[in-house]
Amino acid sequence: MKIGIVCYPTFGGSGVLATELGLGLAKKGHQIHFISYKRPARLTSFHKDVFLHEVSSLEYPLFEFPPYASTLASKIVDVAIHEKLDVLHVHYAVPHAAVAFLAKNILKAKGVHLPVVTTLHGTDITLIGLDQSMASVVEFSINQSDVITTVSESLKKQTLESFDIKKDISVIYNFIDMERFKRRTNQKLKSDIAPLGEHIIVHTSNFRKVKRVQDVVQAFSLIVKSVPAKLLLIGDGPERRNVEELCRNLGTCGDITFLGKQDAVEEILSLADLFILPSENESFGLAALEAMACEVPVISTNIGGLPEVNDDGLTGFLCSVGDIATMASKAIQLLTDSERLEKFRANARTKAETFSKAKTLPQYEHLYNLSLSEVMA
Ligand code: GMT
Repeated sequence: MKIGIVCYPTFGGSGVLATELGLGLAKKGHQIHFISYKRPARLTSFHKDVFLHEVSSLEYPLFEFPPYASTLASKIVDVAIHEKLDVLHVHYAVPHAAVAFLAKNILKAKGVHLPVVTTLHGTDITLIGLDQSMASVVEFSINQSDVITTVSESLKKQTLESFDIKKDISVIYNFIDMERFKRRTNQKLKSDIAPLGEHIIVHTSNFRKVKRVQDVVQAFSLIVKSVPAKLLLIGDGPERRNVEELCRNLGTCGDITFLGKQDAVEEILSLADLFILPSENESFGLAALEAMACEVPVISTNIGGLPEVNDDGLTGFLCSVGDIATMASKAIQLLTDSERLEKFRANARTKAETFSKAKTLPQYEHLYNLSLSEVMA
């Protein structure tokens, strides 16, 4: 099948998921055409059946905002015609579902059918899409998609509660490459980071407000009072400066390392004893799944799709949003009980296996086929 994939190129979960999906499908013999405004962060290896079509930014003194939706729609039309796409899969509804609707109708006028699959990822529904400035466009364009998917049951529920959706929504969970994300011991690196055998705690995110990275630092400052530990923060984003300032104020800078954006996340996760994800909103929590696949138990909040990923008392612990004291005490409990920690690590890997790439790709292929047959009908 020739599949067009529209995604954001950033380190955000939707772009990561879309890229891994495309690469996985290419390995299965499909031809993948990524359409994005930059090379997606995870698109680092060459594959003969993977192509990237960059959407250019059109600048003109009249425009306060570059017309991204129009240039993207034109690019989709161009790629669909010249590469003879069978199906278009757009990730993140804003504005991709609306742009797909526009492109589909331009193509229709030219006698070309292009079924559209829309995957809703999270903030496109729970935050941005809900904003009154765009809710009606989001609702309309989701309904115009031939197939709609969400990345968790929780996001499906929230979508149905927030919008009047007239079509079925299929839940296809985020997935993970269990071969890539597996624990690889690197004793040298571990002792470089934790020379006195301190525990290593990791957090990964795009440092947006919704991730509450400050809570990681606050919880860490309580943890180090009882347990020698180091904190590695992976990622970058708008809140980083504030988080750095908090470390300085708490006097914990010596034990915290800001690693910035990283490609080989699995190498760092392989060093970790614990992962903390204190988000106030999380439709799934792909970062938690990546940690779990590397045998790292997770302390997360109990919101959104996180309880579908992190089993409380088995693979980690679920805490209320902002409950830093409980996050810290659960972390201390686990880090000071090596037998329990070992069990949680094994459980985390076992749970991650239920979200394997091998199980998930056929679910998308099935929906692509379904969208094709609906168009044919
Ligand atoms: O985490 C983010 O803010 C990025 C966002 C995105 O769409 O790029 O991530 C969302 O999609 C991920 C992949 O499906 C999910 O694992 C994340 O839970 C979800 N983030 C939120 O709901 C906040």
